[in-house]
Amino acid sequence: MTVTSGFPGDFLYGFATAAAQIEGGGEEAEKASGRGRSIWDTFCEKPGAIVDGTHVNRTCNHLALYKEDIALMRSLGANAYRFSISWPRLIPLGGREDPINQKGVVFYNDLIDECLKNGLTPFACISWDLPQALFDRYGGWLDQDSIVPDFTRYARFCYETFGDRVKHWLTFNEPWCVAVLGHGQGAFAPGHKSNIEPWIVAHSVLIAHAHAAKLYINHFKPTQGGSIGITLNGDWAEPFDDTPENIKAAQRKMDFAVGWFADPIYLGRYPQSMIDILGDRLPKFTVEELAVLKDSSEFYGCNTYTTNTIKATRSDDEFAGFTTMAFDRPDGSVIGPRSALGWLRDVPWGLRKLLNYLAARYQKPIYMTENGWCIGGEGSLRVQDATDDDGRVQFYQGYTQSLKEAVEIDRLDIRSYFGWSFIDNFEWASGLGPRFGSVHCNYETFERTPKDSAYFLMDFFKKNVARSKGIANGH
Ligand code: GBH
Repeated sequence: MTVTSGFPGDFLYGFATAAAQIEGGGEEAEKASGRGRSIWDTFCEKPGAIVDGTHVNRTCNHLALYKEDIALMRSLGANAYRFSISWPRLIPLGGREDPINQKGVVFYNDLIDECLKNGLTPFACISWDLPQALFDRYGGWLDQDSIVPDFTRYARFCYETFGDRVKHWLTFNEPWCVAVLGHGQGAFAPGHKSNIEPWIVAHSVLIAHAHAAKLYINHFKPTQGGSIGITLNGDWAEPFDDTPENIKAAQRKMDFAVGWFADPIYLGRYPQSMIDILGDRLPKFTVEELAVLKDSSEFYGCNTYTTNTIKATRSDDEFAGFTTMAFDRPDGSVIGPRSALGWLRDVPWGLRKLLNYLAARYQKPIYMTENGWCIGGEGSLRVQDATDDDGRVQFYQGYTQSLKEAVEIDRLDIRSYFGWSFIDNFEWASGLGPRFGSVHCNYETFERTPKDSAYFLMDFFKKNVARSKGIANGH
């Protein structure tokens, strides 16, 4: 096949992180920083909730070491940095009448300035660690009428304060995790187990996203000129075989994982398969809600890690539309090598299929905002051995090749790629054990050491992106 051009010259590439996973430098430092408590502080203090007892307030000390981290990203050759802003760090109690923590403002101002000084386009996400005070006041995401105005005010504050320099915004990261892991299976904060709450939580996240995004589009974009969207987790669902039942089941799995959020935003309705299964437990959109949702995401933000084979055989997993998720194929082979985590296998061709599905169904430019790999036992290796992260290099080789085919052969409009993650970090309920970083973190000293995959990934993009931008002005 003839390929005429590579990645566009303004393609953004680098690494992603999330505030709660990397900022903490210890209890004292967090106290001194003025950050309010989030539901993750409370969750970490619940015995047994985090495998190794890690507390979110002591992770990678990015709070103190962000300059070093940004300098390292630059030296590796990245041209962008995708980070998140912590709501309780900016507004400790979270609410629309609550005071601002100036130390939080100074931190993110400095971080953004440091990005620009180093030629990195800042790409900011404003969600994840919900202020505990809002959970105590009204149950957080369970109370749509209360949280929508609180979240919108927080968003407004971010645009007013940082929008002169940040031109790429994400409202939410992976609302599926907040709904299902947080309120359905109880694995993430706030640790609820329910088959009713997730659908309510997701609905209020969707509406909060829409109000926050419309505020930007209508009132800030005209002068600030950036763009805004949501980012969803979603892995490709490959039908186990070509029987009509399994093809239909795979679509149902895509509906429950991605369509749940993306169909309302881009197509104006919940997927029919969800309506059929959930009945009255799935909230209905009002006319006003549909209007604010319409055109509320200017692009499709994609976090993806793996692929599953999907069978129609009925499972008890309602969050997967009662499908059976597997990795095997009819001939008994598996679709890709395993990682340290049961859900994660290396299936590069799944990425190209996923990107084509998303582009065709939602008709938006795509920003790839997370993609990465975990190596078993990496934490117990000496640092000089952990940096030989062959399995991660192999994963990134396959996935970047698949991305290249999606861009060069399928001609999809894909505008960024961020490896997950910049550095080993707090892997939520799994603690510090499973490592996803392309940079090694020594959790005693906080010392950083780049692994082979960091060089591989940045070299790939340096070679394939038409021309480097030179100045990171965010456009
Ligand atoms: C990303 O989610 C997160 O955004 C990031 O914070 C995290 O560090 C990274 O993954 C690595 O895990 O345990 O079998 O129930 C990716 C989407 C959805 C993948 C939930 C894992 C749990 C499967 N994730 N899923 S299971």
